[in-house]
Formats: sequence, C-alpha cells, structure tokens
Amino acid sequence: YQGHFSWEKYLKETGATAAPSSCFKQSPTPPLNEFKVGMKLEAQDPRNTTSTCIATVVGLTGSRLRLRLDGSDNKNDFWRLVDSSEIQPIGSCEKSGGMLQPPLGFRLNASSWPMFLLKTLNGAEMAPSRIFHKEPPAPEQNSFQVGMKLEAVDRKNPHFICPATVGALRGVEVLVTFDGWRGAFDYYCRYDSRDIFPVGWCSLTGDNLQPPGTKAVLPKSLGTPTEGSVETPAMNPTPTVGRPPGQRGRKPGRRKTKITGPWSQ
Ligand code: MLY
Repeated sequence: YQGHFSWEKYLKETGATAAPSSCFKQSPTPPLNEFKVGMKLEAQDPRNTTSTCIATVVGLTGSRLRLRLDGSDNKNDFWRLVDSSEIQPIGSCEKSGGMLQPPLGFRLNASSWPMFLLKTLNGAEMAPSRIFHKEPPAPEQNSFQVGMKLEAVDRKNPHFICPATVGALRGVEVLVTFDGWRGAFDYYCRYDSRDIFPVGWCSLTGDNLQPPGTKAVLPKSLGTPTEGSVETPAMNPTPTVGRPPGQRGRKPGRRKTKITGPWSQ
C-alpha cells in the first residue's frame, strides 16, 4: 500500500535515482510471510543479543513480523523480516546446546522462569520451520552513492518504512536521511543492514510506505553550516523574496512553513 505517494512521480520531481537492488542485503523478491498472529518462535533479545528468548507474533506487516518477547511487556515490541537470522523455530536453541533465557526486564521473579517457560509453551502454536526463510547473502561491498533513494525503517518508530536518501558514505556505512524530516530521524547503518530496502519494496510486500515528511530543508546557500542539505533543489522551495545579504541564514525560532509535495498521485 503506497497511500497517495508515487515513487515514479517523486523520482521525476526530485531528479533523483533509486539505489539498485544489488546494493542491498535483501531478497530480490521479498520473502512470503506465512506467519499468523499468535504463533511462537525463538528470537534474539534485541536488548541483550546474547540471549535467545521465546517471542510471539503480535502483528504482520509485509515481509515483517511484529514480535513481543514472552514474559516482557507490550512496550518493547520489535520488527523482524521473515528471513532474518535473528529468528528461528522453537527447539533450535536447545538443538544447538543453548538454553532459552528470560527477556531483559522479565516481569516475574527470575526463579519462576522455568515454570513460566513450561506454561508459555504448553499448547502454544509454534511457527513451523518451513515458513522461516534463509537470510539472503550480503553484497560484497558498499556500492551505494550519495543521493540515491531508498526505503528505510524509521528506527525511532520502527513500524514505519519511509522514503529516504543516502546522505553520506563512511566506509561500510551509509547515512540514511529521511526525506522531509530535516535530519531528526537520520542514522548511519551498515550497507548490508536489514532496515534498508530498494525503492518499490513496500509496494511488493504490501507494506505501508509512509509519504515523505513536509518539513522543508533550506538550500545550502541559506542554511547554517550544520543544517542538512542533502535534499535536491527540486525539494527545496527557494524563497521568492530573500532577506538582504548579511541577514541571511535561518531566522530565529521554529520554521512553521510546511510544504506539500508535487509527488502525490
Ligand atoms: N509523531 C512522530 C512521528 C514521526 C515519524 C517520522 N518518520 C516517519 C521519519 C513525530 O512527528 O515526531
């Protein structure tokens, strides 16, 4: 589901190009999501990655699962692709000689973990191993280029996937900048991160792609040196009347102006 956002129009308007799918550690065709709400599986605890825990599928979105660790609260849900190496069928941990651990912030006394584990698995619907997919291989190197467009998970709001632009490169890392959000949600990640996807991913998985934000970024010539300026000129309406030279730069106070895009369908 794309809402009213059209990549085709947006790429034309911004004069930008989409990062080729060969840049990403993602399957060329998104993996089929056959999980069901309520199914249980094993997952690495995102807050304590050396622990393997029991998780329940509490939601489905495209090729991703919304997971909640059994014995945890509902404030720490996390999202994983169905071909993530961080999830596995129940029994995998024991097979490899490991022991299932309570999640960080287990809501009961640690001594009640063994009994809790028995009860949580008793009569549970366990996700069958055939619906887990093998993690795709990583590309050999970082082949992103500054300015390329992509779809990326907003890590502060990980249920959102949004239009983004490569803002910078730093070795194996990529600066993911969210279009129309003036830097507030940007992050560096490895080029083979599972949180970045080629343009068109959400329309293939049926995931909901957010439209770009509406916060204008001032052109480089008008912004302060620290201000983001990675968006293309087409995105940055230049004021028709400028302030006299010497008084240039950002006016004090919060800029209220919102822009609406020409990229709507
Ligand atoms: N209510 C939040 C959500 C922001 C989401 C930004 N993402 C999509 C880049 C806010 O306005 O801060």
